[in-house]
Amino acid sequence: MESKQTNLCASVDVTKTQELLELLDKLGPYICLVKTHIDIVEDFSYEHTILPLQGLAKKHNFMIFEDRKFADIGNTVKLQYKGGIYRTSKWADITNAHGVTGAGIVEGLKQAAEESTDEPRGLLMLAELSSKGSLATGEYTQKTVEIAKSDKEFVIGFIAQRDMGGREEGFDWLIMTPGVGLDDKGDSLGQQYRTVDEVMQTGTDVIIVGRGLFGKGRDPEVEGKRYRNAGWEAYKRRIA
Ligand code: S5P
Repeated sequence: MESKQTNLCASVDVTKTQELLELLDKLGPYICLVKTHIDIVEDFSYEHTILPLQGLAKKHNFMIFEDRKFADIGNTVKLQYKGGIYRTSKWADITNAHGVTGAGIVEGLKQAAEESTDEPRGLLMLAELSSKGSLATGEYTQKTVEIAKSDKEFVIGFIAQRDMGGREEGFDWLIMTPGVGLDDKGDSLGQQYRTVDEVMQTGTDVIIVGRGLFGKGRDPEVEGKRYRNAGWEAYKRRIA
């Protein structure tokens, strides 16, 4: 973030490997992180999807976040994270999990990471969601924060809409926030957008932007620059 002066995470929900890679080559200079949903890529293969993705991450110096939203018991998520077709723990620097099943999910994912790679891996807990009618509020959010405290090393922060505190107890969590859009208020399926300034004022560190960058009629290079500048300026204002 510091070296590239950007707190923009690109969320690239596209279904073809080539589209994914082309988009990321354009957005690469403006982002610190890419967020993938690898299970929507129709022609996925480790060799043709992941290896070139890692090449782009190296070329443009960004990290990779697989938005897997794990939500099962520890033993199952352990198998899901390191195994199957995707072998996510091998290539994704960051992944995320719901707190719904309790703290065992953190331990299960951590074990999978430790058993499958020597690279550092980080977990974000989903404390809040951007969509209309989300059940992740109030006590649920608070309990998810408590789960995050169970592992100070592996849990690096939250997917949330605002700051989650913790500093007085020695936690310095990253807050990454989706549901960010400068032109639209939402979509027809319950997504809700707030502006970059709005989310930055409520404590976000990293803005996650998807269709705002590459949706219909949008030029990813123009929008990449626009969101990067908006995000970094708002971030600097907040920390000043
Ligand atoms: O609360 C959330 C959490 C996530 S990770 N709301 C979200 O929208 N997301 C993800 O962010 C969602 O799965 C999608 O990949 C992205 C938002 O995409 P956009 O096109 O609406 O910006």
